[in-house]
Amino acid sequence: MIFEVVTLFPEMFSSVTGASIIGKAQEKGALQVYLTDPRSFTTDKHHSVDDTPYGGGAGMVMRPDPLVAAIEAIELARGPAHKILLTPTGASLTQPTVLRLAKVPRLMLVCGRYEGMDERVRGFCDEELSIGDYVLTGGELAAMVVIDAVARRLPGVLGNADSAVDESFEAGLLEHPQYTRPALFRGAAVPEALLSGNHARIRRWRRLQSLERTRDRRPDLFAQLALTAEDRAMLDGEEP
Ligand code: 4FV
Repeated sequence: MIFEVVTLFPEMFSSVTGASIIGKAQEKGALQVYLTDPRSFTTDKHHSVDDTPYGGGAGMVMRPDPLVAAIEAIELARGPAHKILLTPTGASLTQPTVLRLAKVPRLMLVCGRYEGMDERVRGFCDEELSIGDYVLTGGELAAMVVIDAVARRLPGVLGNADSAVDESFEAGLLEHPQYTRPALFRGAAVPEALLSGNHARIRRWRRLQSLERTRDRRPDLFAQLALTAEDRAMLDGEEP
């Protein structure tokens, strides 16, 4: 997987691309991250990447010309990419979207700044994604979120492939509670089912915990679940 990032602040990415799992994944060749600064594609003496909005209004807007020149130069140099604009007006990033993007060989993430980018840039991209209903100072953190979430789903990135199983949103469910040593912590014990060694019981206990958490915290997800007879029995009070 190749990540191409178009950003006015490439230095922001060293913390993500150089560290921990993502950094190791790059060393292993499981992924690569290329950073391109659109300022390198400006043609005026001031290297202008933004300008005032037509029609007036506060702030500045990213000019289309350096952004599109950067996008085209990247694809000319390294091949076609699936191009994503990071913007609050985009579709919400969800785990199903992450899984879809993890199948794409080359992903380009275009980061906005200021009041956003000129609308005409969207015509050169394939989709727009938002990481949440709030406004950031730039799309870079959103791009890092996409890189992190997608990279976790690439072969060879997570040390134990099982880590990506049973996690939140994988089957439209929130993940069950996790416990580790000590067995007793400030008077709070680990649930007895997890200490039983009975794998069938542990599976049922975890499934019920996921179902109850999703029902109580994310009724929107719970409403979409296809519950099994076992699910219903446990939700109705049957012991896991
Ligand atoms: C954002 C988001 C986001 C808006 C103005 C960058 C900023 C500036 N990107 N999900 N939420 N972007 O707030 O993706 O251009």
